[in-house]
Amino acid sequence: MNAFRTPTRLVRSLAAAALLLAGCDQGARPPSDPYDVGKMDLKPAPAKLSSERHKGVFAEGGSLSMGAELKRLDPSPVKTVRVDTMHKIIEIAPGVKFSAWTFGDQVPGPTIRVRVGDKIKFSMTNRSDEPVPGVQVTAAPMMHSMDFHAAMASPQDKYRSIAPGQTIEFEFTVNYPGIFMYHCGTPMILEHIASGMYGAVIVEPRAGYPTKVDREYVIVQSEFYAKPDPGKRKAGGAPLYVLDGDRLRASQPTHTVFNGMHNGMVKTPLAAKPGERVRLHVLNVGPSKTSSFHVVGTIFDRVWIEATPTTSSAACRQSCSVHPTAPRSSS
Ligand SMILES: [Cu+2]
Repeated sequence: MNAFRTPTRLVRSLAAAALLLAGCDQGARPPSDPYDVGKMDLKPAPAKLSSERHKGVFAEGGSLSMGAELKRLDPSPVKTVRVDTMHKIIEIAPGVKFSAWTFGDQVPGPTIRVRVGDKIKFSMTNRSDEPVPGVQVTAAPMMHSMDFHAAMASPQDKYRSIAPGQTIEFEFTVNYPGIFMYHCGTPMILEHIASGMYGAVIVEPRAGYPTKVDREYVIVQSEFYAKPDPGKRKAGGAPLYVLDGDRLRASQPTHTVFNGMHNGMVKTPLAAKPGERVRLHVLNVGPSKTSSFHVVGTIFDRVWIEATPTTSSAACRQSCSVHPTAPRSSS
């Protein structure tokens, strides 16, 4: 599973699609409906803002996976998650050192794995003003925020922008299964996403998945729009690349990547032995291009729209076929 082709077909996971799927089932579910809105937590407590700064590592929590290999579900019903924002230089392709804005000091940010009904207790410090050891060139400190597509919460409260040195804390219960993007929602949002501020939340169905697997991986597709720094600055002796705003607005990426690195999976394949069952959790965060994810040389035995088996219900079939805008997950 180490060869992927350029995306051409629509495979997007956005809140609009999730809302569409959530809405089209109204009135059609049986009384035992696990997604009964009457039993959902729709009024999480207000967010707290402080000037207490996190120190040390940039991401912490038993539900976090930092790379493609996905950890098993943490059984605790409350997931404490800390993800701080930081500016750093990342390598998006061999020799291309890009000035990035990050969640958890990496691009993509850490993957959060939870189950329907779990509570996420989230906190984040904007640490974009901290110097990076050994690096002289990073972007200037700026406002950042966190927008979870997996949440049902007031954006004005939870997703507000915080200044360098500030910490925001909030909690919410995950009500629907699927794979959801998270991203910085500070204007210009497109610029913050294209600079690296995104990641995935995987929400398992309340009853788990219907199949058992030997391995699980998360794959986040995204785009970079890079140009050599007009000021000719260097990063570690190599030319520094910065965001190309013209290409970004024209939707002309210079690099379309999986898990943050051009051809990264050719260099570091996702391992599996013959006969093993592998579940891939696939999310396209764009910000602008579509995806036609597949594995060369084989066929998935199961593909779940919106990354959950429940979205294949008869009530949603028409909408799902008209709006095939989901990420795909195989089990
Ligand atoms: Cu941001």
